Amino acid sequence: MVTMIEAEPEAIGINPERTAVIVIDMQRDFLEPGGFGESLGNDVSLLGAAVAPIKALLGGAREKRMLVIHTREGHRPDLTDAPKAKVERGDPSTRIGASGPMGRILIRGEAGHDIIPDLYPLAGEPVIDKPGKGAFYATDLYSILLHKGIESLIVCGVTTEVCVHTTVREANDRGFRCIVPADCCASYFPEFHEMGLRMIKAQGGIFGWVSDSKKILSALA
Ligand code: TIU
Repeated sequence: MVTMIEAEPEAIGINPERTAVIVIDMQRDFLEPGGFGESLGNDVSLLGAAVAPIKALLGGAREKRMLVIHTREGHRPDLTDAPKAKVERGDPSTRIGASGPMGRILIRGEAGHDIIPDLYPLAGEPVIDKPGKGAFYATDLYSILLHKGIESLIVCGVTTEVCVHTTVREANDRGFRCIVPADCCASYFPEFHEMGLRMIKAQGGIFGWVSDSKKILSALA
């Protein structure tokens, strides 16, 4: 059954049974004061705007029994999966692996690496631990989507131009339709958020479609 979703550059039809919602990196390290995001000099409060819209969208998706997948960016405690080129940037006291107020920055198992309580995954929802910005790189996301028969993705999370964009580009090249609800994404740089969304929907939807949580929820209802 095809559900039409209002979007730009044009409406897009999805089959909810073959559509997954992917929530990218809604981690304490990115959203809460004292984490990795703030250590990079960012105003983390800008990301908070996406939390309520994502929560509402997840409510509708779970009601429809759609596949919901969460991702977390982070590394092994011994940093064996962290490229030197990624680690050796910026002030050594705030680098990946350094001690922060929520544990070691972007290290799996530390409090700051985990998903914010407001959007915590439900039992049975896959959580993808990814070492890169894109959710497909060095993870089993592609196998999960293939085995579940997924054709379309609704991609939410942070930040719009970094991990959301990289994931949408990776997914687009693998043949998935990507719908990005604008209010379910956020960036430390509002102008990058805006441009990131414009880049997705330009040229006839070169990477995908841009919609919002209310349009998707009303289509699913
Ligand atoms: N710094 C920044 O904008 N983003 C990241 O490092 N990771 C994600 O976007 N998740």
